[in-house]
Amino acid sequence: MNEPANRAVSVGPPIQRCRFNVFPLDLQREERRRALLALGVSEEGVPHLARRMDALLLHVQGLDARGAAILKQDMLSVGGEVALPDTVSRFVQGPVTALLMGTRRQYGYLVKGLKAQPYGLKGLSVEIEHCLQRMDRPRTLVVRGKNLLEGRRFLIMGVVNVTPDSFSDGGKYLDPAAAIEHGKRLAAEGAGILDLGAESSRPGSEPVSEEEEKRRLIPVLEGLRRALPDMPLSVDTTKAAVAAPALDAGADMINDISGGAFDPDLVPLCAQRGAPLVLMHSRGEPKTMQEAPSYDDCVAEVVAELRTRMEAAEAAGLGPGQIVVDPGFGFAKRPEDNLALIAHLEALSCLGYPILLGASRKRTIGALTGAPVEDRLPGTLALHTAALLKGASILRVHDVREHAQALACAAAVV
Ligand code: HH2
Repeated sequence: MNEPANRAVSVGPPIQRCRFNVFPLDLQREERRRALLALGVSEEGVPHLARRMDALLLHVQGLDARGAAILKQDMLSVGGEVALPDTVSRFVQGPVTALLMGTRRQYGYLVKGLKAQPYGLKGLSVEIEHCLQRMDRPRTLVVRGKNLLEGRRFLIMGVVNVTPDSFSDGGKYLDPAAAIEHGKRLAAEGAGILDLGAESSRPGSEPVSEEEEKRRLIPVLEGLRRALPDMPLSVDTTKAAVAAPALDAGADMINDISGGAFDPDLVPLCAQRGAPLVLMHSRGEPKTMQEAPSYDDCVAEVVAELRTRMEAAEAAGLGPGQIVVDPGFGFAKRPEDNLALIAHLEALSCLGYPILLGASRKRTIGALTGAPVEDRLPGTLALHTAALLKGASILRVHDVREHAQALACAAAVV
């Protein structure tokens, strides 16, 4: 994909790629815990029983065919199961993808046994342990010493676009006073974070210079900081040269649609300033990203690529409370890819960080329903509700009031 000369694109520091791609495909733990409590099992008894009942599917890519056959034997011996392609029983060599089925307890026995096995299975045991540990880690996003997700099932991130060309509200809030009023309204309607963007990333958009981005952004940021001293403010930028003055002007966190790929200085800047960072998945540039997006297995590839970005952020010093992951709905993806990512959003839980999703008013809703951009609120609410039920903690939205009601009801169900 061609990169415009004025955007510094980097792949970041060299990263030790993991050999296996392990992620969960099914999360029913909460339902099981609730069923046990409803049955009258004591609070102390629930974790013990839930662990035994907690059937979990793990998707594992990168197995050697011989290793896959051993893995199946080991998993059967602890009472679990492994689904393998027929090629393994026909002794066809080559990389194998498997589906593992077992309870937490069975996975516990499996990883112990795998440590003594050949064909890379020792490494797989470490990957499975990491995946299970990260799934269980509490989700946190810490701003000024406070975990914004504490005691909450979801957080609404309200969008304030200070741009002439954003796909749904371009030009509406280019005047700083209008943008500040809009931000105040979103806060009053129930936003838990405001996300300020001064460069559109819609498909086909042209990049803007650092100077222009700062010229649009900083007055609005300063105005909102004064008007709403306690409101967490995020800045949607890919550039360290914009993020640094934004953090000086009162921004609390950075939202990077390139996941740290466009500017090698952005992740280290956030680490140095202790600013939380949203790592979003995308491929290529907004200008060209929708020309021919293509995946063999979108969910698996997005998990693996986000993991690479996450490992780079961790290597730079960011960690729990400071990283949020986002599959990048509408970024270098076809409608079917976007839908698969919501359907299997729980796969991202292996990364161990809160999941953000932003489907608000996007093209996939138009592709599904024929609705024009100004009439996509019902579709947005449906997709964000589905995302919440699949494990998203933060929803990035234009219409806060409607989401506050819809998501409160959806969250009450779970
Ligand atoms: N989507 C947009 C912009 N920033 N950031 C994250 N983390 N996730 C998203 O899905 C996301 C994002 C695009 O929406 P919008 O800001 O309304 O449009 P534009 O980029 O045209 O300003």
